[in-house]
Formats: sequence, structure tokens, C-alpha cells
Amino acid sequence: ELQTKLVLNPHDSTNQTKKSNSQTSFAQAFDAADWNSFKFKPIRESTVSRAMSRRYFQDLDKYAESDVVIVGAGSSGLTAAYALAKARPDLKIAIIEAFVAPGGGAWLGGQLFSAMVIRKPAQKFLDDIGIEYDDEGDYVVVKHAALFSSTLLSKVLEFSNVKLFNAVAVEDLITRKNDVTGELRVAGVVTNWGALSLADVHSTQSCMDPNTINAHVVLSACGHDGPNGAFSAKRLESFGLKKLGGMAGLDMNKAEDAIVNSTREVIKGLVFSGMELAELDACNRMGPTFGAMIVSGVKAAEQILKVFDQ
Ligand code: AHZ
Repeated sequence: ELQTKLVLNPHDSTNQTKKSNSQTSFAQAFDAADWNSFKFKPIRESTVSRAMSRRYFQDLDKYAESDVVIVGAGSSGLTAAYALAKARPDLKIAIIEAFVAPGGGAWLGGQLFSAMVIRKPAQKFLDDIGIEYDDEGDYVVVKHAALFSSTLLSKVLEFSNVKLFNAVAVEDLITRKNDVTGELRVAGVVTNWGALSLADVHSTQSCMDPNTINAHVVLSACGHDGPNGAFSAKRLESFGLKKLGGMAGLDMNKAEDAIVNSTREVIKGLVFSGMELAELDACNRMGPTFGAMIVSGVKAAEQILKVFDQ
């Protein structure tokens, strides 16, 4: 039965009674029986400014000491954030994403096609976050990759122990060297506005000093190399700690298992997930299949918890 009126559900997310009498029309709810007299409540510009900036600065203050920093809000980083935040509401988790739009390379299934292919058993994660799919036997298909990314993102953002700082880039790692063993551990990240970092303002301005976030564990989920990727892998190479293998050619069968298998704490305090591992370990790329990003994210969350247990 088609509804003839636009109706607004009462402010109660548990109320699913779409056709109950408690509903008001949008026009009633907006107090706009006559749209010509529609009016918003008044506001002063500085109120808007303060409403945003106060919260942002409170968040900067709160997350300056984070339990976990996740670098990169692509499919593997967001999956790790979800798994971790769900398991441990006591942990403060900051996600740093260089671009304004989170989601990384998971807004389309591949090339310009909408559908997203996910090989089993990764569909169990879709069941957990409530995304429908077509079951094709050994793999499933979500009708639009954007449905996956937007659902995952919204679930992650709902957790009260997670803060996404988008349009903020990680420019360096905070490191501590053990005076006795010489071992390096990662103790946080160095950040700057994404627009500055991505435009390489550092080569034209004499001082664009960054900010910092201390963390017990950093997850690097920066994706494969490109204009903006494999950040921590490249930094470990410049520290002289790793020699990058470089991502190998496409082999779906090998690539997905390899990425999950190599998801680990690479140096003390620094866990890797997703395609950044391909640059580090010379794994194949898998192209437009996303099961490994999901399972690598879940495994990364587990590895992070192990670091807390050490
Ligand atoms: O903007 C990046 C993206 O959203 C972000 N990022 C990278 N460097 C950063 C930095 N500071 C802050 N220094 C940074 N953010 O990290 C995110 C990576 O997302 P992604 O989707 O590229 O990586 P993923 O490993 O989660 O998923 C990769 C999926 C695949 S597989 C594949 C292939 O085989 O060709 N291609 C892609 C995109």
C-alpha cells in the first residue's frame, strides 16, 4: 500500500510502526502547513561556530592520549575500528583520515561498477553489521559498495569511544628507542591538516608544524601506494627498519589469503592491515574483491588487543 503523505517517525529509533497513528506528516512536524510561512528557529553565527569548535577542541583534548590510533578510514581500517570498538568500549579509538571523505577505495566494486564482491567466509561480518547480499555460493554480492561503506561508517561513528578526525593526515610516527635493546616502538602519530599535507605545503612554507597524538597502539591501514598510501610502510623503510617488497601483480586467490595471513604487529606498537601490507610484504593485489579487507581488519583488531595483553 503506497503512502500518500510523507510521514515522519517519532524520535524513537525502536518505533517501527510505520503506519501507526502516532505519526505526523513532515509538514505537521515542521510546523509548515503552509510552506510559505516556514521558518527555522533563530541562531547567531557565533553560536554555530562555538557549537562546532568547542566539540572539536574537546575531542582534540580527549584523544591527544588515545589507546588506539587507526591511520586510514578505508575498508580495512573501518572494519578494525568496528571490531575493536564493539569488543572494547573502554578503549579510546581515534581514526585519522587524510581525505575529507572517509571510505578509501570501497565506494565502488571495481572500475565504475556498483556491486561489491565479497568472498566467503567474510560475509559473516556483513551479517553482523546487517548488510544484505546475494548469496552466489562461494562468494556474496552487495548491491552497491557504497551501501557497505556507508553502513560500516555509520556503525563506527555511533560508538561513543570512537572519534574520526577526517581531513587530517598522519605525517609521521612518534617513536621511542629502548636505550638498552635499541628496539624502536611506535608511541603515536604526528598529524597535520590533510589539505596541507596533501598539497605538500611543507615544501613552500618555512614552518607548518604539526600536532601529535600519543597512543598505546597504532594501526596503519593506509592502503597500497599511490598519491596517498602505504604511509607507514614507507616510513619504516626510511627508518632503515624494512625493505619494501612492493605490491605484486593481481592474483585474487593468492592475494586475499596472503593479506589476512600477514596482518600483524610489524614493529612494537604498530600493527598493519589491508593493502598496505602488500607494499610491505610483496603480496599480490586482489583488485575488486573485498573479503580480505574485512577479515584483515578483524584480525588487526585482535592483534591490537594482544598488544594490550603484552
Ligand atoms: O586516504 C587514505 C584512504 O582513505 C587513507 N590514508 C592514507 N595515508 C594516510 C595518511 N594519513 C591519513 N598518511 C591516510 N590517512 O587511508 C585510506 C586507505 O584506504 P584504502 O581503501 O586505500 O585501503 P584498504 O587497505 O582499507 O583497502 C584497499 C582496497 C583495495 S584492494 C586494491 C587492489 O588490489 O588493487 N585496491 C584497493 C583500493
